[in-house]
Amino acid sequence: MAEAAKKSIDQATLEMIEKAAKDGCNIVFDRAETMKPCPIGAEGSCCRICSMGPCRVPLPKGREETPEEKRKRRGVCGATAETISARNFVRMIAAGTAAHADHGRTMLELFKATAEGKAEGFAIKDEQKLLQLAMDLGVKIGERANNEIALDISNVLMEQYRQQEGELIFLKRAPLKRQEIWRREGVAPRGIDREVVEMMHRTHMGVDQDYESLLQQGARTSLADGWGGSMIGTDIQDILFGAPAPVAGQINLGVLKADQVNIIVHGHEPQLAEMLAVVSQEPEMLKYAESKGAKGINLAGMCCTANEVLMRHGLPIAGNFLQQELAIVTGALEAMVVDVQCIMQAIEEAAKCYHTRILTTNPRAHIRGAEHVEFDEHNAVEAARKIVRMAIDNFPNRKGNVQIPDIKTDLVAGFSHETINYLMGGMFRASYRPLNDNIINGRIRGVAGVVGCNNARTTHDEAHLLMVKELIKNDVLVLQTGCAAMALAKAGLMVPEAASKYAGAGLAEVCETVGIPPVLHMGACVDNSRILVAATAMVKEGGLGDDISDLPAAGAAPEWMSEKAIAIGQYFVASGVYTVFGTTWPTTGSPELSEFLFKDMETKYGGKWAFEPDPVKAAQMMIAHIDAKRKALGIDKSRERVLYDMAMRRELG
Ligand code: SF4
Ligand code: MSK
Repeated sequence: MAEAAKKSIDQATLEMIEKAAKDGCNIVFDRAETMKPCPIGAEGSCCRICSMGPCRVPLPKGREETPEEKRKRRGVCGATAETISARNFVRMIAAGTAAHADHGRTMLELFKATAEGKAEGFAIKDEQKLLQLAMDLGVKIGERANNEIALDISNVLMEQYRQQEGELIFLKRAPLKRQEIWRREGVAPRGIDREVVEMMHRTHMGVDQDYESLLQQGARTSLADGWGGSMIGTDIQDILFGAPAPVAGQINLGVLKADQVNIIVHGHEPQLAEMLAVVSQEPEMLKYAESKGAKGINLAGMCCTANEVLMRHGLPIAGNFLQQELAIVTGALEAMVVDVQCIMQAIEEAAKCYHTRILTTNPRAHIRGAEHVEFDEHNAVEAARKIVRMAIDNFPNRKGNVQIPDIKTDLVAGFSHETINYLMGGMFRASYRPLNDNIINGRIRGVAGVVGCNNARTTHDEAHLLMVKELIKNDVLVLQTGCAAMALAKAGLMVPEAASKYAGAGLAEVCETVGIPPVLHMGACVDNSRILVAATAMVKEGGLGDDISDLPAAGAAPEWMSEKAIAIGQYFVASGVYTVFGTTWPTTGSPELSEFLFKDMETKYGGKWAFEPDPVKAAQMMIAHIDAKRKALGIDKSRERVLYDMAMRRELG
């Protein structure tokens, strides 16, 4: 039991781990025990980019490396440990950026098809955001129809991928000082595709062999993610599906229903999930489900697709990254419908232990042995109906081995930048002023973005929970996305009542006044761009410096695992944010490179990386950074805003 408890802090997860063992179903938690990570690869000291290698250049263990050893620690071509480690690191940034950028591109293609009237079932839902974006991009509005405006927007944004010179258009959203820093450091991205391609070229055998130069292009590539591909993805999704507003929902495996057809949508791109949400409740579908003995159709989400549909429709979430096989283990899942990113190939193997159908739907993401139902904007309704019917047809095939944990938690999500603006300032004077004022008067100490994945090398959800509890206890307002957000939602911290229970007195007072939880769910992984926008809004509101790096703010990903997390972390650092990662760090094999990331980056960007596997210590490091920024701003002593009466004014005089 003690061993089992090391796997997760989530009871529903532990219950299903036990069931999987009973059922003889191999899951990620088992494989993490038998498959130990390669220590040389884990520290970033393995190069396999040419066939003279793989070359392994590990750091000597348990003692200092001598200068002579350091000089000789090279691959066959002479590449140093610094070059090898830096190449590995920036290739992760390139892959993460590519993933987010390609997601954004898919959204643009759907947006364009919608504007042209070629995407049945889709429409422009958020006119206000469409017009706002048109103004940002200099697209003419006048008397033109929304579809015409949308078409122009899609052309302008698609050009951001193809562009070879100049700067990405969304960089202009950042504070002016930040833009100057990017220009000074030569990292303002020119075009999204160009930066990713150049990063791959520069890390090819025998090209860029200076770690500083590699990291500079790494920063430029990551900015093409945060202020490029991801930001495009978020904006277009908001226009197509509606900018999120506060919405109540439920989370954990207990959202699955024993007497209904259960369908899980898993991955990142929300267009199919949006369509499934509609067609799964069509009267003919419900009747068809009834004809197979089911009492209804229950659509739930997993990973970031879940966050997308939760934020906009309040659809239930079955779990985060490490729970994907466990939804199958319940024996109650008729279909797991996947799109792209963070989908373990193992779900296909787990499904063989039960009756679940694994349906891949995206031309870019196939799984051997799974069924494929291709979905695109031109056949959305038809494909979605086919998928729901396939799930219904599978309902009678349940093997009688159904056990759904009776565990689910209420949450409130939907905190987009627009929502925070509105909640803080109201409909007619929407602004971040009350947030800034409460930071200045010390009720709120600062703001932290805690994001990222789960990682089977550390106790599921534990680091997220410990870190966030420590932060809010110390009056730090926490913004969340991705699987990190789901961890806190499961633990019950995403309801307004959590403020009085877990937050420090100052933060709790503000949360209770505004009616928000102390931990705000801002969406999926691409929606980390919302955190950049929120940070910029705080700078522009005034009183907290003139750059993101001046804010009493910090970022973290305590259970990260994906290359996207490294891309996100790097664009936060290059945007001026102190960013702490947990679990493991991929450049420990090169102390010189790590030193550059952990210290020298700050002189360039005002933000830097840090690594601390202990989540409470990491939170304290973030708080110390926040306090240092408060001191630099001259707001380290708590002070109240005082309205002066005449007598007080005279006294002043
Ligand atoms: Fe080895 Fe150099 Fe080839 Fe890398 S590029 S595998 S270090 S020879
Ligand atoms: S899904 S990238 S495991 S957050 Fe976005 Fe979760 Fe990380 Fe995938």
